[in-house]
Amino acid sequence: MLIKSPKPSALKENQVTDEGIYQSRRTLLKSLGFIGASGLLAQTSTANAGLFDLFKKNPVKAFTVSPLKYQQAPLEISVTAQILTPEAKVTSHNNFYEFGAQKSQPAQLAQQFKVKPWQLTISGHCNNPLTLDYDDLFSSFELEERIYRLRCVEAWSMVIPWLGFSLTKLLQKAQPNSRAKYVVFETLYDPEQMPGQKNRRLGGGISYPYVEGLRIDEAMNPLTLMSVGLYGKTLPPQNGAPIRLVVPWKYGFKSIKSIVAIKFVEQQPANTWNTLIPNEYGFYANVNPTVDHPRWSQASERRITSGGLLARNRIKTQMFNGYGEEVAELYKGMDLSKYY
Ligand SMILES: Nc1nc2c(c(=O)[nH]1)N[C@H]1C(S)=C(S)[C@@H](COP(=O)(O)O)O[C@H]1N2
Ligand SMILES: [Mo]
Repeated sequence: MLIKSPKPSALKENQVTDEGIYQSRRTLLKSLGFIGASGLLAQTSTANAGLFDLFKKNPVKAFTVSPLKYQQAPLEISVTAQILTPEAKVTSHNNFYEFGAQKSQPAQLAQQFKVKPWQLTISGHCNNPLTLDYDDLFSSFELEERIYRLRCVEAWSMVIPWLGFSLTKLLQKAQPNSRAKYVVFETLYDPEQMPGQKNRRLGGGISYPYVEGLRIDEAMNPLTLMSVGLYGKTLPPQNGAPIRLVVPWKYGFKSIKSIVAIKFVEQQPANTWNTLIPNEYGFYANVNPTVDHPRWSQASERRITSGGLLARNRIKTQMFNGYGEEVAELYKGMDLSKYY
């Protein structure tokens, strides 16, 4: 009998969580209308009254071993046996320089961030420019849960259950024309709400608004996600509420947060980190263990788990963050050390 095996990059929910939790979570998601149709998300702000209390009651096991077995060498982790990063870590260890350049600052300084009303405009070289308001973000497209690895260029990583829809569905609605070669994304500019935009030091020296870009075929790849939630709730402000991009095969800085504008353009656009330090951060930013950052190795990464000091969490970095089967084709014939 021929058994179709899933693509190695696909993280199935029953492979990242314990089977019992997975089943009861599925039932819960189904009863709330999540699976099969887009349901309303539990609001993050209502003190943890979300779907994923289950995860809190049944925390996923940390990656720990006995001290004797502890070793520094990076582990080869099977991509099908990965562990979700605990929600508390996902929402407290952030990069969102608009709210401060230290990992703990966004969770503290973004709590009053207003996401409603919100407007996301899609414009540029397309036949049907459009604007989505806050409610449209959650109701225009069927929401799916996608469990993706997120690999920051700083050599740490997480595994996160996102909620969202493929960017391509939104782009198709706008009907890009033949001049649309790249897609530009822009974060909200609001120094009154975002202290890092007001204070250059707090904001890490970046010129705001934060901008990012993708080639049109990268943007149209089905893996490219517009996320409106994580762990079954709307996004917390520190993770990019109300809507952010998630490009799982690229370094985390491509996954721009709190997006207000998407534009189809002809020329390769500037992106924030490339503008700031061009020899360290490129436009493509594909995860690549063979191309080091000028100041550190990219061959391995620290997987953020709930583990303590002995957590055996240094793992080898995978080409395209393990999503090569879906995306390697996009870069055929390109010198990836030149287009880093
Ligand atoms: N607007 C904006 N988007 C951003 C950033 C930022 O500073 N500003 N940081 C990026 C970086 S470097 C990473 S690793 C991810 C982190 O996402 P997370 O905090 O949800 O894990 O967001 C990316 N998106
Ligand atoms: Mo990052």
